[in-house]
Amino acid sequence: MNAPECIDPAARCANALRFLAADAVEQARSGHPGAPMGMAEMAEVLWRRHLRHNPANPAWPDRDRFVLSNGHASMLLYGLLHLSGYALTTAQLRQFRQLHSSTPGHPEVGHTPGIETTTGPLGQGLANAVGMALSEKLLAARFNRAGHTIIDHHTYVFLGDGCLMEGISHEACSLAGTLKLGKLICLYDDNGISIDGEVSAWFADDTPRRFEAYGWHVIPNVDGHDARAIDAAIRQAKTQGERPTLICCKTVIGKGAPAKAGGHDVHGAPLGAQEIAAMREALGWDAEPFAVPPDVAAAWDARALGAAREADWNARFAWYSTAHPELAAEFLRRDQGKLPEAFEAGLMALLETPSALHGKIATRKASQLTLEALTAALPELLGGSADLTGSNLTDVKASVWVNHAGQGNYVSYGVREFGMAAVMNGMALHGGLIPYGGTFMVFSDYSRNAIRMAALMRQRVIHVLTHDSIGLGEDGPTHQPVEHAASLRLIPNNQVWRPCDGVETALAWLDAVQRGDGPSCLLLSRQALTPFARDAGQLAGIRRGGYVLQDAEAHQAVLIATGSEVEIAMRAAAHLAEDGIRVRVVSMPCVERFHAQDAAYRDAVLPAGVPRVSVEAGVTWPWRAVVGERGATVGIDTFGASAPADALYQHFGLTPARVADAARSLLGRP
Ligand SMILES: Cc1ncc(C[n+]2csc(CCOP(=O)(O)OP(=O)(O)O)c2C)c(N)n1
Repeated sequence: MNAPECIDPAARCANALRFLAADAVEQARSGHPGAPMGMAEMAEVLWRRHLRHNPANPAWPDRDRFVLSNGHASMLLYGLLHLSGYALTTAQLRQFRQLHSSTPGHPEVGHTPGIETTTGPLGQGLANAVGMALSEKLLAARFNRAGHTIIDHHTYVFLGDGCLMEGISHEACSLAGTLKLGKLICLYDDNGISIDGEVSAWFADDTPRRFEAYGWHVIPNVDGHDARAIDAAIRQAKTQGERPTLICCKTVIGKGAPAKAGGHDVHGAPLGAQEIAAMREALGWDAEPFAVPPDVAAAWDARALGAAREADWNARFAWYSTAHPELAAEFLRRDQGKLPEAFEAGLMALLETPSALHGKIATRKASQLTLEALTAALPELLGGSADLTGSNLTDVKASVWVNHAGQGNYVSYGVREFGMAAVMNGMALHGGLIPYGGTFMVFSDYSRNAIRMAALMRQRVIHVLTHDSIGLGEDGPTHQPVEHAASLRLIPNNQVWRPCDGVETALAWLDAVQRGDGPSCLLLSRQALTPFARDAGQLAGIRRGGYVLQDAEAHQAVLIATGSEVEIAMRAAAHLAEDGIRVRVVSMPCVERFHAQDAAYRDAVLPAGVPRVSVEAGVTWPWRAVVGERGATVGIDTFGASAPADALYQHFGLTPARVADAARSLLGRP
């Protein structure tokens, strides 16, 4: 056995991480000890010697960001936070993976102090980090002034083979190289192992050359257990002005476990009491599980240095505030996610002023008109599109393409929908920007898991999803969303808006920008839609998700529609009126918002006992919950087809006549 006093203090700091991980996984009887143990030296060097952070204030704006993209190694991060002095106690470590603990199976932002993003779906943390590094660059260009550098931090990432195998790593890292995000520093845990075994049989890429081809600075062949080599690599990376860096660290998974290190069994299963005892013996570690020897605790404690660093920044920010008071106030407002006071009034004025917004236009066009006003009022809006700007209409007159120097307010993400969505999550998490990005609605499937992550992380990210139905016409079924509205509505805490005209579109945007606790998807038409007049009560009703657009006294049925189908419902109501059948028309631009209203409001809009017909150019079964067992649904339960939009609406029976027939048969008057 090695006597503790003979072991290098830095090695003991790394071993503390190893034992916290091994003991916590053992206690929980579940978790992943291998990666934390293999990355212990990488973590020790980065967190003790480079990372600029303050455990007392995890929200300090100019802190370095750290992303654990291989989130299954969560115990490494919990160990780091605990040892550095964040509010994460030993008792919480003992509760690893238990209900209501601060130490869930994978790291969750907003749940545990010091976690920057929720990771677990491999590859996305890396893409989030690209968004954070991009935000840093944009905010530095916007706010720094000569002699006043208030934004200047790095974004560090740990990632494994899994992250690099995932396709999103290509999307995000290719973009990072092109945008020259020189302050992004990634450390690759190259242990050659994933769950099924040795990766060489399914992942034989030349990773260094792959990243060189992206325009990254690559430091290959670093011994990931040699603290001096890791330190030298990070130092070198920090000198890079323009190229992001990948440091390839050769490591042994489960390093320290005498019998199990290097094998895939150690990836995701407890080591077992015998192996842990043997590891204590081999590494000269005599502390009890979860106990940290005083010398090690002192060596890890980052509180004094962190407080001093933040105090230094605070002093510099105070000086900046004196020299540039307006900029400083704007920075603080944006960092806190607050909107300018007069902002809502400006948008409401747009609604009250006659303009093209009130004419017969596509809702994607209405979105662009709204964005013109929003962009003028909200400098934090950061637009973009996955190479469909001219179709999504996501750009405005004031849009400036983001350049290598970090200037601009619009990112052309290229054809990278998933990457765009995850990069936007990273930007929202960083703070200071409100990202929105466009693509065709049908490709929201590509982005889907990142939209889900934004919902889980409660991040304000806005997805502009245009060409929202068969109404896009000739591009055919590959491009026509059918199940997508329903599928996006299934994501908890995601708000899906499908507005029917310019006014609903503008209010959907207002809502998306004002909601600070989750993503919004705006489903917008390619084709022009008929506008409707509304009173103040109806305007308020839009924001409640559903409202009576047109009423009829003693109505016998209710037609409920969204988006482009609202005008079909209105025309159906006119047909029925000719036959003496009185129906109410409800526009429901946000189904989940309507469901969140109190029962009195919902009953007032959809009175009990009155038959209901839903109309939406998409799958019908979710509408069963709205229309009830005896109601009728009009929609599309197959894929679309390639033809002009009008022909498709006829072909699929999305017509006023068909909707009127559905109502008649409900009322027994076919
Ligand atoms: C998108 C995604 N797919 C699958 C998984 C399940 N999973 C978790 S870890 C892992 C293997 C990762 O291998 P590696 O990055 O080498 O981690 P290590 O074995 O080194 O811990 C897989 C497939 C996941 N978390 N995310």
